Amino acid sequence: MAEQSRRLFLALWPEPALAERLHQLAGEARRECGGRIMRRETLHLTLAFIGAVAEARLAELLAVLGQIRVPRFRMRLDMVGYWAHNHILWAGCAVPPPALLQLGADIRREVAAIGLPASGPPFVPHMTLLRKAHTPYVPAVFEPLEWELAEWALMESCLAPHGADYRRVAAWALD
Ligand code: 3AM
Repeated sequence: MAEQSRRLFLALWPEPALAERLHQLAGEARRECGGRIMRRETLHLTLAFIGAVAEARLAELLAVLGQIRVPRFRMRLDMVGYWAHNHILWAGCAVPPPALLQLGADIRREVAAIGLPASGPPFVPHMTLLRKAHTPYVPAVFEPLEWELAEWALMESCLAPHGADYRRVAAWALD
């Protein structure tokens, strides 16, 4: 019988008020750029995508991730970016805070050390707002959104006909 596995990634999840603001921004952008809007409850910032992890390796993964120590930090979502190669429109920071980059790097180092390396391109912190957007988006008015981070989470992605559903597997407090 095939071994059970789960599709896992690490992420920062905004609280409902911030998710609502981002969702409004995504709605405004979609009127100009088209594409598919992310559902409000699925908006997140991916720290690292691991992919399929055998159930039997979950405890080891939790143990190495639990050793990571990064101070609490805040970030200011102050820009809307667009990647023409994959048509993703995203919100992010012109200058990402060093603690955020450190968290991404620490996670990547720890998961690689146990043979579960992150896949995908190098870490560029972003929150996907639209997929399949046709053009970049320049908001007429854009008040930066402040985000205070207190924890980060291990999430499971469950593919569904309407897009992925995400379930929280574990979370760790920032120091
Ligand atoms: O955070 P974003 O929206 O850029 O596209 C998926 C999403 O990215 C990405 O992981 C995030 C959480 O699902 N993703 C999905 N499959 C992937 C893969 N095989 C992947 N990233 C890298 N490699």
